[in-house]
This record gives sequence, C-alpha cells and structure tokens, in this order.
Amino acid sequence: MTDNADDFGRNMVANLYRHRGTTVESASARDAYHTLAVTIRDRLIERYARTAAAHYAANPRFVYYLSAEYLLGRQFEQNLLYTDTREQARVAASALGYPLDDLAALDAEPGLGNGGLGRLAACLLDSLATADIPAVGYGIRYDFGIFTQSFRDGAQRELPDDWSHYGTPWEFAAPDDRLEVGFYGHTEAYNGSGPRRRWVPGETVLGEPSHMLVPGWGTETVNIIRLWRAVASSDSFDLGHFSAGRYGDAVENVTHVENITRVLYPDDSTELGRELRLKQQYFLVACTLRDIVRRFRLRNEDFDHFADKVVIQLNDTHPVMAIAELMRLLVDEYALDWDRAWGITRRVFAYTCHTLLPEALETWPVSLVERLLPRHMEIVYLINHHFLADVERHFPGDHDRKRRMSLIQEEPERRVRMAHLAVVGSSAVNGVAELHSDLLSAETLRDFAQLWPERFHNVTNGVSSRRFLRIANPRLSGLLTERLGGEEWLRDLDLLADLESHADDRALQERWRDIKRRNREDLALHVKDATGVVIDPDAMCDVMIKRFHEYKRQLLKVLHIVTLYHRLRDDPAADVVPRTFVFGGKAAPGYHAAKRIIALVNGVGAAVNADPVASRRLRVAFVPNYNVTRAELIIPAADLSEQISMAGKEASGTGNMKLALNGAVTVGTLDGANIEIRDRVGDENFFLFGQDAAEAARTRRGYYDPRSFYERDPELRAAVDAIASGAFSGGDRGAFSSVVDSILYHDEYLVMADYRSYVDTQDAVDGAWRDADRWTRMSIMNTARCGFFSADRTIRDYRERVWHVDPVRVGPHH
Ligand code: 26V
Repeated sequence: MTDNADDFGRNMVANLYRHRGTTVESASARDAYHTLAVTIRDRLIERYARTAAAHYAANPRFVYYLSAEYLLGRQFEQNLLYTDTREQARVAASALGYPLDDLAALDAEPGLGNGGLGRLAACLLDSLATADIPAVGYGIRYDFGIFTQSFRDGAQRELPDDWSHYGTPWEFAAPDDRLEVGFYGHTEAYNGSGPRRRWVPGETVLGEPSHMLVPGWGTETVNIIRLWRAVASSDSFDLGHFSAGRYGDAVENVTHVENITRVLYPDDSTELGRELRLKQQYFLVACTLRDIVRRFRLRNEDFDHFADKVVIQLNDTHPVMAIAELMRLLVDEYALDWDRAWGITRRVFAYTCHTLLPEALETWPVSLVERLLPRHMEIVYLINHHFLADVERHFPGDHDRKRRMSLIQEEPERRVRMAHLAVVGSSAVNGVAELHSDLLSAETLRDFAQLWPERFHNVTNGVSSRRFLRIANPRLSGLLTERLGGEEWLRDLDLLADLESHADDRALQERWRDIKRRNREDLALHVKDATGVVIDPDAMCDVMIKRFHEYKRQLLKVLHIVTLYHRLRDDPAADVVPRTFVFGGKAAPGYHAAKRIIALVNGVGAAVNADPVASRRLRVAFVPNYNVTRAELIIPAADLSEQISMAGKEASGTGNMKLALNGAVTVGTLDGANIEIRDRVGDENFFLFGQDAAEAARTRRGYYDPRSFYERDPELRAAVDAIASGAFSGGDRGAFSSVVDSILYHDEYLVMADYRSYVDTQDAVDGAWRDADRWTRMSIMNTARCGFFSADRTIRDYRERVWHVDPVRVGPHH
C-alpha cells in the first residue's frame, strides 16, 4: 500500500464514491469521516490478510481470549497512528473541507464493557498483536453498551448507549458464518457406539459473528476480535399477526431472541442472578467454542493435539461455562471418552480472577442451570464427582473441606460456584497484582492453592503505552521521543528509565511543567463545556476516575474536600493549595449507595464552586459519562492520582498505572498494584496513608466503632455533620442520611478509621506542591520508573507463566 498523500487522497475519493455513493462536493462530515476511516482500514485489511496467511501456514498455537467485555475506546486515532497515515489523512480531510480533528470526533466509542476488566482485555489484545502472538479475542456484540450517564439535580441518570447508531466503519459482519446455539430442552440416553447421552435443546437461536481489526504497533501483525450477536431467523417474524394489526405480537419472537445480546449488564460487583445474563454468557461460550474447534480442524485432525494448538484464557468467571461446553463437544459430539476429554479440557483453559469481593464471585442457581442448560448441569455434576473423589484421596475423611471446595454450594440454596469450576477446569489460575494473587491463594481460593499450588500464579496488570501515552498525551510523548532519541520506548517502556538521571534538569523540568499546564488547559475547555464549571489551569489537578463503589471510597475523598472547605470558610487566609478535584465514574443503576455518593459529590461541588471564599482556591468538576475517550483527556492533565480503596479490596487497578505513567503522583493505600507502583517509584515519590490489608482485616474482624473516630476528631465531625445537616442538599437533612448512617454505624470500608491519616497525608501533598521543583521531580520519577506497567510486559508474563506460545512473524508487503 502506498503512503503518499496523493495516493491516499485518490483512494479516499474512490472510497467516497463506492462506500457512500456521494461526491466530494456534497460529502457531509459523516461521509467524510466514514470514508477516511475506510481508507485507513484498507491498509489494515491488507495486513490482516497477510497475518491470516502467515498463521495458516504456520499452524501455530493460538491464544483465545474469552471475555464478556471489551472497552476498546475510539479506533480512529489509533489506526491513524498504527498505519502511520496521520499526515496524509490531514491533507485528505481538508480536501473534503473538514479539519481532521472534527472528523476524528465523530468516531464512536464502543462501550462494550464496565470498567477495569473490559479495558484490560483491550490493552492485552493490543500487546498480543504488538508481540506478534497469534490470538483472537472473543466477545459479545451488545447493541447497547455501558449506559450514557448524565446528572439531574446532581443524581445519576442513565440513557441507552446506541453506539453503532450510524454504523461503524471498524466492524465486518460475517452473516455466512452464522451458527446455531441451543437453550433449554432435555437430555436423553441413546445408543451410538455404545450407550451415550445427548442434549435435545428446546430452543435454538442464531449467533452471527462480526470482527474488528486489532493491529499491533510497529509490526505487520493484525489480529482480530470476534464479537457475537444473536439474530432471529427470518421466519421468527409473524406476518399473520402483522397483517391483523398485532404489530407487537408480530415481532415478539424476533425481540425475544435478539434481546440476548441487546445490552451490556451494567453491574460490576453484584450478581443479580438474571436468567438473561446466564444466556448471554452461554451464548458467547457456545459460539466461541464452535469457532475455535472449526479453526483447529482447518489444519489439524486429532484432538490429541488440541491442547497443543489452543489455549483459552477465561477473563473472570463470565465465560467459565466454556469448560462444561468443551466437555460436551468432545464427549457428546466427538465421542471422546470422558477421561481423554477431561485431560484435553484441563490443559486448554486458564483462568484470571479480577476481584476479591465475595459478592462478586459468581454463582448460578442449580435450578436455573438445570432448566437453561440441562446437559451442562449433568456435566458439572460429573466433573464435581471426579473432583471430590480426588479431594478425598488427598484429604481422606475431610468432609468439611469437600463441602467448602465442591462446585455446588448447598446453603441457603443450591448454586453452581463458577470460580470453583474455573479452577478445577484450568491448568493455570492467576490474580492481577501481587497482593491480589497472594490473597487469592491465602484466602479466597486457599483450599485449591493447597491442593494444587503449582497452578497458582501472579500476572500483574499493565496498560497500553500507545493509547495512554502516545495518543492521549502527544505533548509528553513528543518530549519523551526527543529526550530518548526516538520512539523505541513505545515498544520497550523500560527505556523511560533514562529520564531518571535528568529529573533535576532545569530545562526538562520547565518543559514538563509547561506540558502539564497545557494539558490542564485542554481539560479546562472540556470541563467548561460539559459542566459549566470554570477551573484554574494553574491549580493542582487532583483526579479520582473509576467506577463508583463503596470499597473504592469516593466518600473519603468527599470528606477531605469538605474539610478543606471548612478550613477556608473558618479562615479565608488558611494555607490551602489551589486544587481542582476532578471526578469521573458511573454507578451501577441498581446500586443505591453508590448513587447517593455520586449525588453527594455533585452537592459538595455545587456548594464549593458557589462559595465566594472557597472557590478562589477549590473547584470540583464531575465530568459526566466517564469512558475511555474522557480518560484520554483527563489523565494527561492529572497531577495527583487518587487510589484510596480500602486495602485488600482493589484487585489491581489500572487507572493508577495510566496516571503514574503520565506523571501524576499517587496518594494511595497499600492495595492492589499501588504496592508495586510504590516499590518502583520509591516512597519519596508516593503519598502513602491508611491501614494495610492485614490491619484492615483485623480492624474489621474485631470490635470496630466508627463513631468513636467521629467523636474524637473535630474536623471529621464537622464534615459529617455538614453532610447530615443538609448543607449539600439544599437544606434537606434526609438526602444523605443513608450515607451518613452507613459510615457512622457500619463503615464496612473503614472510611472513618482512615480519615485522619488521609487528611494529614493530603496536607503533605500540599507541602510538596508548594515546592514546584520538588513536585516536578516526583512527577518525572513516576513516569521514568513505571515502564514495568506496560501491557507488553504483562503479555510477556502470561507467555512465560501461562500460555507458552511463540510469535509468528508476518512477512512484509511487496
Ligand atoms: C464482575 C461482575 C460480578 C458479578 C456480576 C456481574 C459482573 C460484571 C462484571 C464484573 C467485572 C468486575 C471485575 C473488575 O472489573 N475487576 C477489576 O479488574 C481490573 C482488571 O484486572 C482490576 O484492575 C480492578 O482492580 C478490578 O476491580
């Protein structure tokens, strides 16, 4: 593919005719956007064709990443970068009469995920392609992604996210590859080559795949992500009903089937036990395994080689029914005997756990699984039978252990424990940060780690340097490239360490500060636009961006803001550093406590921003609808990164890594990957506070009286009283009483216990900020020492510890 501007422009005009059926003179902005995207896409398709050919020829071992969620972010800028066509595209866009940035802004973000887990999937796929690893990401093509958030009177409102309303240039549907998925029905015995069992589904639906291209950076490899969508067969539409004017009845069956992939469930911590969600999960699994087996059989015959050619990574428990499904395929459809099938299955799967919250460990009622997937229920019982016999051999007579480890929970109702099925059916299990993996082995999955210690690993998460540094922060990237003498750091992030020796260099420091300031100015423009709040680009940018959850403790941040507000109100000359508190994040629509905290942030923000004294130093900006696109805007502007979860609750965090890489200094607890960040950046470049995981666990187990902290600490008391008094709810004392009661009388996440340590540490943050050279040095050190948190390193760890796969080089274009 040629790369000069004339050719690019000619390709684009041809694409405008062919794909939009219009002319240069009458092209709308969307026509121009789409055409430009397609022109960039052409370059990627050509690489993809070569990748597919190389993979076919090599018949290599493939990584199949199974995830119910992908948070890809916008594709336009990334694909410009990965095809190195930005300049050509700029010229071509202006030939159509549009600035490139205006067209890039029309790119829709496919919000097919909730948060950390979905974004991690996207970062890992990027790094897999960059490392030339043969890989396919499998997922669900939701019609509606994570809801669009807005605020009314400070409270969260949810609107549907119709992300592909205008169609998307990045997706290729493959209706010819549709396949059938069964649900419900019964199982029966029959005589094949001996007595056998099989499933007779009561209902079948069609799964249609589409794919999106996943290019690697600086390589020819383009992998794909394959997303499944449920489609009704054309005879599902009832013409008779329609003719009789019964329009709702006419489409009832169509709607019923297509609802399976209608919407992403927006809960990321509590399982609602919804039948439709289990249907989604099985739909993904059934379509995907059929596809994996089909791909295997293109080049291989004997299932004895299956586990050499296939590794399936399970992203949390959502796709774990794949273990039972592969057993069903091998035993029922391909007539392998049970032991041989189990040997293959166990070698194929690997499982990543992303949580420590007990309420987030998925279980499904046996009664539901029996009804929806009757054959899978039988298979789970059989797996359990063999497994418990194994436990009995290792721990004879230890019935309590068998009860704890069983795939079936008995009380208070019988449920299938998906995490147990995942561990039993996998050859490797990993947590996502050192502390998390340790806690999994020592607590959550202790019995399993005792039985099979060799299965348990840590693979610390990482993030894409291409998206979160190069694309999100072009100013800082330009400086890094200049200082490091090229863009090699984008494939070897450890090279950032070279900056360290220049951390006190005056010229570098000044450039660094200037870049931060200009990034804050960009953010200020967006904040003004989106919220009306005016922020001072010279004020410290204090950022807390993540899902709203009690364990993440946005409430602790609120108490700090109220405390500073009170200090200024009591003494307008109080020594408080100018700060902007930037919040972003969504709460699950049914999670009332989190939604009250959102309303409280907005209430406190309104009071602070309107206060003539406090607003001279402090501003609060809650950016609505936080997503990957907003993250790319906020992160480069951040000075302070809030990572303040109760220790022992946040599995890893990845926003913490993105912020540190962009030179934000962390204020945080010893939780998740914060620990590893602090180990690397050094304690002098990190603001630590609060109880550690062991202390927090002890506090929670013992007699804990949150109210005593309130009684002893006047600043804390004043902050809580102000919230209770209606000061942030227009005088309505009831508005936040549930929030106040929860911290005063239960305080599950130790907000009260950690408050004083947090506020004192924030005073130290103020002190450090006042010394601009010291702060800039800390900022530089954070960037310089966080190369470890590249997702490229994470992929190397998965390769060595879990996957044992080799790269396949894709030949150059001739
Ligand atoms: C969990 C659940 C639990 C059951 C109900 C439905 C549902 C839907 C989504 C999820 C995913 C939540 C888990 C998650 O996102 N964990 C985050 O994973 C990040 C990547 O490993 C990690 O950095 C965060 O600490 C962790 O909270």
